[in-house]
Amino acid sequence: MKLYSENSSPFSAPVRVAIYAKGLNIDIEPPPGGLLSAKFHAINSLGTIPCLILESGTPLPESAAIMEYLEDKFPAPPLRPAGPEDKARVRLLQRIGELLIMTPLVELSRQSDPASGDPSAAVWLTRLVRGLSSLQLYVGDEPFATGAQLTLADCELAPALFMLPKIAAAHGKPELLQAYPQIDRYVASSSQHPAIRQVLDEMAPTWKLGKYGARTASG
Ligand SMILES: N[C@@H](CCC(=O)N[C@@H](CS)C(=O)NCC(=O)O)C(=O)O
Repeated sequence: MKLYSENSSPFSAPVRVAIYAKGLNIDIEPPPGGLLSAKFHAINSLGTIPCLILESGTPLPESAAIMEYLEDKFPAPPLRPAGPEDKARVRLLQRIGELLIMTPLVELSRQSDPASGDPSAAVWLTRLVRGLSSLQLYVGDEPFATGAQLTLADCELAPALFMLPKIAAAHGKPELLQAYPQIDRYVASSSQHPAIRQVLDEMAPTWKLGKYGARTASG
């Protein structure tokens, strides 16, 4: 099995956290020919990373689908709790992480000149604030988003929140995370997990991020 991924790819980061947390023997490589190449599009018609190549050779794109597959295929150690309500909570926080935090951040980071007043920035910032306001109500005092154990929710949330301070600062909101003390505390506690730490260390150079997403001297 092989995962096409890049260290700079925000949507690939959650999948790599899950792979490292489960200790899976999956080769991780950049997309052949490069992300936008015809060669890679011939393998994955969506043209996106992450893309898992199954043992059968079938490509499986979309980070959420890949994480569900890995959880079903390699259930130990579990990254999904047992009961239906706990499972639903994890899935909800995954959705908030992907749709209301990661996606707005990626869209905001794509704006080459945040000072240009592009109206779509306001839309993405509003969505981001909605995601953070909701997440703040769910994260408690435990190390991970839904309790004492790492779950798929943390795989999704931790890389996004790592990127947040720098992207928010570029859009005039340097203290955005501090407005959500529970989330700020969660960022610090969840990043102690070795699998999360490994992925944040992989992301840091390309995003020019320091510890917990602080700006580096060159960032
Ligand atoms: N919803 C997708 C988003 C994947 C995505 O947009 N990945 C970026 C890299 S982080 C990409 O492949 N961009 C290239 C493109 O959209 O052509 C997922 O969760 O896997």
